[in-house]
This record gives sequence, structure tokens and C-alpha cells, in this order.
Amino acid sequence: MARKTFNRAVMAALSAVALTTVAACGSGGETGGSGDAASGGGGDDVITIGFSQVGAESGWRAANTKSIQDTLTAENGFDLKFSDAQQKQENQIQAIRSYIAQGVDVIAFSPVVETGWDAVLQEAKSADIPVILTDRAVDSQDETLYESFIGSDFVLEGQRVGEWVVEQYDGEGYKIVELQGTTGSAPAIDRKEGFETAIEGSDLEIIDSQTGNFTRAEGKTVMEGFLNAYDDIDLVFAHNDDMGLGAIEAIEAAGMTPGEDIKIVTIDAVKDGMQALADGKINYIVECNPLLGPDLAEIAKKVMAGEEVEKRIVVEDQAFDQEGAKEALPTREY
Ligand code: GYE
Repeated sequence: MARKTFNRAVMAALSAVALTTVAACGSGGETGGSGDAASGGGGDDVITIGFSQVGAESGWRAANTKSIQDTLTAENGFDLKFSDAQQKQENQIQAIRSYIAQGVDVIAFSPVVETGWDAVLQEAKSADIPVILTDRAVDSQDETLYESFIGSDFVLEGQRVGEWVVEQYDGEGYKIVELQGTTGSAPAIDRKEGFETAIEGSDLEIIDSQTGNFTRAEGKTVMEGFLNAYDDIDLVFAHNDDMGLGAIEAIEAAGMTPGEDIKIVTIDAVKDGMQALADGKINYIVECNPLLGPDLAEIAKKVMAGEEVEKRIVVEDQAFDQEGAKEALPTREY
């Protein structure tokens, strides 16, 4: 590890030398302009960053992509190479390999699933390209394969939803169906675990649980299946707003009133989810903040300057009931 830090420091020093050379050869104006937006190192050095996004599966993802693209701009000292993996791990591995081949300065990505990253991360490490994880974790035992992981505590999110459900409905013997996120993804694994822990010891029961892959369409289809199979569903726990919104469509199509006949609790708190909460169709939402661009920019700059960064940066999340959503909606950013 010490050697790696040393390498990075040497690289930072070398790029500072290279930068000085460029500045010396270039026109005087080149150093005067957007210097304040550049790294803590004080140069105008552009950081080339390859970002492999999970996909475009949800409102959360759209807000996350926007935050990254709005922050990692040329004005802020970045050259962003962005790719969408369409929720496929093989596409992400391919994108990361291509960033390594292009010799980018930093690779960042949101791993679609937790397992199976060691080989490609090792390749990045061998090429001395630092990796920053955003949003989702990898389950690798070797923490030297990445510099930092920026994102929410998904276990806590699931737990907060579960605690609210227990507070509201314990004693009523509620039958719960669960719409899980993408199989094998950190948020699906962790939110499930957090929720289950929170309802332990109550009389609430999860009667079925299937993946809706974090999308509205699949959430709707899975909910239709649940409604056909059971006539005593009291509550839906959806791992994200979009699947909850799909469930609303299925419940309405079955002639019932979402939020009343069948309660719905979700995670994300994106615009459409918050609107449905304010409209009484969802009952409670725990937020997952998608605005990770600024933290990513800061960490990338620090890593490139050879500075120490925190291995884990936990993003703070809020929670909303129906009244809270009405108050928050007008000033919501996403
Ligand atoms: O909750 C969901 C998205 O990884 C936190 O992925 C993210 C999750 C988010 O598809 O809407």
C-alpha cells in the first residue's frame, strides 16, 4: 500500500512537471482562466475519467447520471468518458477494460452486481489507474483494488422502512410482498436484509418476494403476478420508487386503491415517487440521494493530487411520509 501511495505521489509530481512544461510552451492566457475550478494541486491539469454507469433503469439512475455529467465537466477540469452498461456486468467489464486501454487517469463505476470484479480491478491496479466506486459496493476482500466508495448505507435504508412499517402496522398481522431490486446488486441484498431485521419480532410477514429489476415495467408485471396469486396482500415493500410506481399501476388495474387497500413503502424519493406519496398512493419513502457527482469530483481530484482519501463516504438520506412529501416537493432537486 505504501508503495502505491508513493507511486501516486510520484505520478502527481510528474504530471505537475508535465503541466509546467505545457504551460511554459502555451500562451500566457492558458494558465490564467479557469484555475480556480481545477484540483487542489493548483494546476489546470485535466483529469480524464472513465465512468461506467449501470444503465437507465430508474428515475434515481437518471438523476445520478445527470449529477455526474453536470459535475465532471471541462469547466471543472474533467474530460468525462461516459458509458451505459444497460444493467449488464459484461458491458461494464468491457467498458472498464477499454478505459484501461485508453489510459484514462481515473476509472469510476457503479457496479451492477456485487461479485465478480476482482480480475478487472486487478487489471486497473496493474495499469496504476485508480478506481472509485460510486453508489453500489463490490464484495471484494481486497480493499486495495479501489480508492474509495461513495454511496448510501442501503442496509440502513431498508431498516428505516421496516421500522416505520412496524411502528404503523405491528399488531395487524399484515401480509407483505416484496419487490426486490436487481438480483445480486448491493442495494437489493442490503435493503432486503435491513427490512427483514427491522420487522423481526413483529407480527408482520413477508409472504412473497421477487425481483422487479428496479424498473417500473417489471415491478408492474411482478405485482400483477402477486395479485393473481394472493388476495390478502396488505403492503408492498418495493426496493425503489419505480417498482412501487409499477405496483400502483397493477393495483389500480385490479380495481383497488394503492395507499389505502394496499399500502406501499419504497426507497429513493425521486420526483415521481414523491408525487405519488403526496397524492396518497405511496405511504412512506426513505430517500436515497443520487447526487454523487460533487463527491466523485472531489475524491478524483484528491486521488490525482496524491492526497489521502476516505475509503468509505456515506451519503446522508432523509425519509418522508405523505405530509413531508407535500412540503418537500416544491423545492426538490430530483
Ligand atoms: O435505488 C434504484 C436504482 O443503486 C441506489 O439503483 C441505486 C439503486 C436505486 O436503479 O432506483
